[in-house]
Amino acid sequence: MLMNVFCHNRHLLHLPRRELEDGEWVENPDKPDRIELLKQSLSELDGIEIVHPRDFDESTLLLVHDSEYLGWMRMRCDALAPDKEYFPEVFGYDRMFDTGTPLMKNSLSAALDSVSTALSALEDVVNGNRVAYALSRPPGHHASKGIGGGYCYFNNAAIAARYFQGTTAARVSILDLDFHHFNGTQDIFYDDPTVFCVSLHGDPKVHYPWISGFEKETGEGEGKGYTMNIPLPTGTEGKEYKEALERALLAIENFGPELLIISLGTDTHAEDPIGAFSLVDEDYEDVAMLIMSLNLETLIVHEGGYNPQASARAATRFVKGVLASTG
Ligand code: Q9C
Ligand code: ZN
Repeated sequence: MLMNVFCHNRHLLHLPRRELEDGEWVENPDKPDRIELLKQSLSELDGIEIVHPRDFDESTLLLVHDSEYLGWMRMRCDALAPDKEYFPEVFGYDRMFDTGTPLMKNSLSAALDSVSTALSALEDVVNGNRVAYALSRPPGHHASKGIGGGYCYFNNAAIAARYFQGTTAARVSILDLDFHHFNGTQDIFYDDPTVFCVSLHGDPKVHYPWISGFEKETGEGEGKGYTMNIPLPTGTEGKEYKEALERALLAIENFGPELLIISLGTDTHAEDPIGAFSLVDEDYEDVAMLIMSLNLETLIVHEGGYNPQASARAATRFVKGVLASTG
């Protein structure tokens, strides 16, 4: 079959330079190559078409985010000289929860482009293609309604879920495979029984974002039971990972969503400099085939993955698994 991969050229303009980690300035790992190498590698596959996203209106951000957050971003971005980086530092006043997510003059428009990438891919699925892949950058899953962080400004996957529901009032499931817990996505849907959210991630006792991702977090109010967290130990390999994935997939199957959104982070790869799992290239093909066996309409939204070469290999194997299962 054919699958469309959506990628924006303007992501090249999103150039965070550094982040503050443990009091030291280090190079910011959210580099354009993360997506460029991946796009290059995917474009060489038979059956893959690279498609330029269309632009969506800024108002789509309000499906998830509050207008104060948007206003704060605009105020901060507009005030910056073209090459300046602003590091939000006052928790509760500024609206970032860490020091890895700088603002630059074009951050708001770059993050909106990333949302448009996810929404264009969603549209492709709604229009009848079973699977589409959004190479969104900057990533989204750490961003909540009124706060960003972890290189994320707007929650691409969450906005796609709400956009889909806006037109069809449907049940959606979000399966997050990034190494890090999806604290933003979880927070957005925590009391919502219409969006079943599941994540496999590094144990938050040891790994970023530390504040969430424990098994006991299962939702609240009407959303009780509609969040599922599967923290896994440092060094987790393919076999254990796929066993955990099968548990997640069983739960998704029971929920019976009309759309599945995969937040695909490739920072689970053994060669990733940030994540601490030990998946190898071929595991991603197996993972994709397991997911595809659910037979759901599926939107894939890219999240993390910080070794561009390893990430490109992982995502390419994932897509091979998708193509193999859809015949
Ligand atoms: N010493 C995503 O993968 N830095 N964000 C952690 C731990 C932040 C990752 C530093 C990692 C954020 C989308
Ligand atoms: Zn991550």
